[in-house]
Amino acid sequence: MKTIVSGIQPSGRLTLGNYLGAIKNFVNIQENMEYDAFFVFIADLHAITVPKEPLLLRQSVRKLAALYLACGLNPEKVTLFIQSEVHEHAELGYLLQTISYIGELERMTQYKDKKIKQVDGVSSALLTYPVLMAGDILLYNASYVPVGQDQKQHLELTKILADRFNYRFGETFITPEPLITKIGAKIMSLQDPTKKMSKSDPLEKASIYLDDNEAAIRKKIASAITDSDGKIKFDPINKPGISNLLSIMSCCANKPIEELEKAYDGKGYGVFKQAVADSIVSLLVPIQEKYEAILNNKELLDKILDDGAIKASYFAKKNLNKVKKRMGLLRK
Ligand code: ATP
Ligand code: LTN
Repeated sequence: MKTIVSGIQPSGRLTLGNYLGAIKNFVNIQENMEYDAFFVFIADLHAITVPKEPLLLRQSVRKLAALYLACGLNPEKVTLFIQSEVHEHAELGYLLQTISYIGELERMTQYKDKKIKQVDGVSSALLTYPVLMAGDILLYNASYVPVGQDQKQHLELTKILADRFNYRFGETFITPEPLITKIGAKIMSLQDPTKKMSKSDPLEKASIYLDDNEAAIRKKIASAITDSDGKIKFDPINKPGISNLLSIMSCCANKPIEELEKAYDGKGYGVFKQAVADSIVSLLVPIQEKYEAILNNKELLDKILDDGAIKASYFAKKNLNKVKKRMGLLRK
């Protein structure tokens, strides 16, 4: 059985990085890969590892569901659901904590980055976040997990935990592999192209949000940090800003980077930036139109999420029971 699993946190407005690194890949897999089951969820239990206003969280969850659909995920091919509505996620997360070491969690880059940004204390859930994530994946015995580059380390830990569990309790889990796109797996901030574009970046003009209007997109691309040598060349070390814009345009327009380098050779940054903005606008406007319609269709959205939770629970329950038995927990 070949199963694919992934999720995104409803932790704010989604960025072009989330689309190009994750959602676009989900749609690609849905259309072009063979699989038996594909689960895509809204990782709300992950979002609350840092403080979240309940009302805003509830809205973000619905918005992310509508966005998944607007971007082209088809509920007949993909099971879409909300993580907290399948309680087995939290339960397996806890069971896996019993075989995780504090030291290996403290070494996770995302934990170290997020920890220093917390003003009201660091929740213990922020530390155990990767274990919950491992649970999300192992709960469905996934073979593949499509994610952006920044999640690679969490996938490595997932494999370690799967192997450790199998070693201690007998062959139970498949060791999952990440599916990371070649281009677009790490879209950088427009204001600091050495840092990844992130939805929790407080600097608004550092990110293109999927709900940005055309004027905002054009303005942000025009003010994106570049360099002064005037050459349109892919060289992430010496020209991170231009390289980032090339990656963005390559993904949005579905054209190879070399073709863009040739097409804009000698044209100057102004003309190139306009073309980058055009490619983003052409990609996002149709998504935004669909998104509004879906978000306003409350009944349809609820039905899709209800069906998704029922289907995911069926698989989750079966696998969780197997895990508990292996650990000596179930009486019958
Ligand atoms: P936060 O800032 O709240 O941590 P985030 O923007 O990093 O959020 P996540 O919810 O952690 O987004 O990630 C969702 C998916 O998007 C993951 O697969 C992640 O790897 C991918 N992703 C996030 N940022 C980028 C980026 N800049 N480029 C490519 N992929 C990205
Ligand atoms: N940690 C991921 C979101 C996430 C996830 C998962 C991705 C939670 N559980 C399971 C893939 C599989 C992130 O992108 N920040």
